[in-house]
Amino acid sequence: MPTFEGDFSPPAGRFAVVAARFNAMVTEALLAGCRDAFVRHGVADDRLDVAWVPGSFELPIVAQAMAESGNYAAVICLGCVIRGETGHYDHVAGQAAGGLMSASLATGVPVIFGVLTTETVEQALNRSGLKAGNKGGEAALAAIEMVNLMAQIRSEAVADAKAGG
Ligand code: INI
Repeated sequence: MPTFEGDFSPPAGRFAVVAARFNAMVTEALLAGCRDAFVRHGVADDRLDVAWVPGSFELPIVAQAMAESGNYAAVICLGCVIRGETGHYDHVAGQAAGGLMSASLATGVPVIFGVLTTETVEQALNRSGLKAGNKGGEAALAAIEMVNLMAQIRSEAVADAKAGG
């Protein structure tokens, strides 16, 4: 039974990171965690391009533009939406998630959802480098796994087609 699974070996190519400035103290920590995880998995800093957007609501349009450029193996999106701070939490968080999924499906490029959606500032801080890890680092690992998985699936499909299968 053929089984496909992405590993964490260093993938080829460049990576785009789109980060939201809203709740910058948290998103800067997510970016630091993301860069650190990439470097420790063999993707040097000079293979990362970073774009800043005002808030998480703006992540999808820039993620899609970067994915469409053909320059990137994956696009990692970092943001932080805190329910306590906004009545439009559901709109911002929901539209960011839906928009990023659309961008990924429309382009065929993995777009990674590294957006914290929390009830409180404390939860956000805990997930950006304190007690509960760093979601930016997890997003980098998800990107590497997805790039390696998609490469496997695409090369397998080509092999099948050549074999007439
Ligand atoms: N953007 C965030 O990334 N996180 C938030 O918690 C947030 N709040 O609280 O409103 C937020 N709002 C800004 C939004 O993403 C857009 O930048 C803004 O509405 C302009 O389109």
